[in-house]
Amino acid sequence: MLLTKLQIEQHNEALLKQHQRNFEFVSGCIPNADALIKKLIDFQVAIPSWALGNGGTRFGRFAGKGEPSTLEQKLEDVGLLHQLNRSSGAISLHIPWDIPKDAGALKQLAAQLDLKFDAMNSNTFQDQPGQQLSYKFGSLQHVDKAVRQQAIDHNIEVIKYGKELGAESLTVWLADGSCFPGQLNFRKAFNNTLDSLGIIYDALPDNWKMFVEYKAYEPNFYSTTVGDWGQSYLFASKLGDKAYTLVDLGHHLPNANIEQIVALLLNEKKLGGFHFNDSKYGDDDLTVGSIKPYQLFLIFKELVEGMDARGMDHTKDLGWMIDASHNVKDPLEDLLQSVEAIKIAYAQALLVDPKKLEAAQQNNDVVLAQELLQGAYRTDVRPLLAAARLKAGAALDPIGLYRQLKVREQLVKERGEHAVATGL
Ligand code: RM4
Ligand code: MN
Ligand code: MN
Repeated sequence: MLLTKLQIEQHNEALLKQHQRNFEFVSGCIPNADALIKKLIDFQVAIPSWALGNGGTRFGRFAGKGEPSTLEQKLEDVGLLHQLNRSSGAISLHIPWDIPKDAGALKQLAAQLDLKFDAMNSNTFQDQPGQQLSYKFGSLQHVDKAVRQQAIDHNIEVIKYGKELGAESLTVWLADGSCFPGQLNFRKAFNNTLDSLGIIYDALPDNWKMFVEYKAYEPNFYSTTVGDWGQSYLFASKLGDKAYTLVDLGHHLPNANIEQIVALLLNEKKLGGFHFNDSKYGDDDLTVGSIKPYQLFLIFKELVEGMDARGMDHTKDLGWMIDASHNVKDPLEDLLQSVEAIKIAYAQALLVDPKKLEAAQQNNDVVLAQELLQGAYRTDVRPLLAAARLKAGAALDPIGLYRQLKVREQLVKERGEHAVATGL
């Protein structure tokens, strides 16, 4: 289901006066509001194809209604999000959950919806029906060369699908590790993984990047072979210039200082991409900014500072993606909230005055440094985001319009109550 231009315009018309009042109030205190709005318009966040249906936990899954049951419908859902916020102009596919059967037709549909294909994701953390060898004891790390080869071949096939669609990166997240002490020789597991990744790396087209994603634990509970940013950094450095670390916000041990990790990876030119979500306990995959919005802001502050220090383009030099699971909310509303939270944190980070902060740091003025950060964080930037949406032809209130037009009800009518999406 797609919206008409008129539907968006009528919605905006009704909210315009209130928006203008809010905007004037905030923009008066911001020196470069126009430049900031331009940056907000340009900043796009990719939507994962596996998160358009309701997710679940290992205790169960409570299905939603009207989920997209084909890849085409998934693209349509992301296209709809993009119409509502003009900030979700890309989709990231997971193989084999979303094998593109007709790449040409999909590319055409994506172009109609103004979507790009973001990073391709491989899956060697599950066994698929009919699969010859099992990944129960790992994939790229496996003691058996034949299993490693099967996992390598899968990744190379994923690159092939991505090439057909015009994607330019491969994200490798491995569940490889061990559940009990003694189960694994850590050095051998590392070296097997490095050799396997090396073969995949060699199959990358010249303009592609490889993102090596790390995660502390789960599904393995004793060791994970790419368990933290240090291990990912080792792989990425040994593989070469096209390999980078990918930071998923939910993949750290409690209280990890993610903003510091991000700053150092950027400094080493090894930060490649991001998976946004939020968590309280582990890899909870909750809505971005729903639990620790200040941490999200601090991460963005490091991203902006680190990217600017290296003259990087905020919009395309790092891969920005949501990686969340929607257990109790409507996935489309949840994704709208996540994109909004990301852009709020980005806008607030842009408000930090780098010169003033540097002077405070040089003078060891701890109080002023905190004032500068929290002054930016406590600014209500939502009218700036709304102004960016208005300018880009999106809705002033995306969730409001989604509800007003009863989009989910329409999707249920089109797709039926029991349509189930592949994915998490
Ligand atoms: C993992 C990890 C990966 C994602 C899968 C579905 O925990 O975050 O990025 O592809 O989940
Ligand atoms: Mn992830
Ligand atoms: Mn995860």
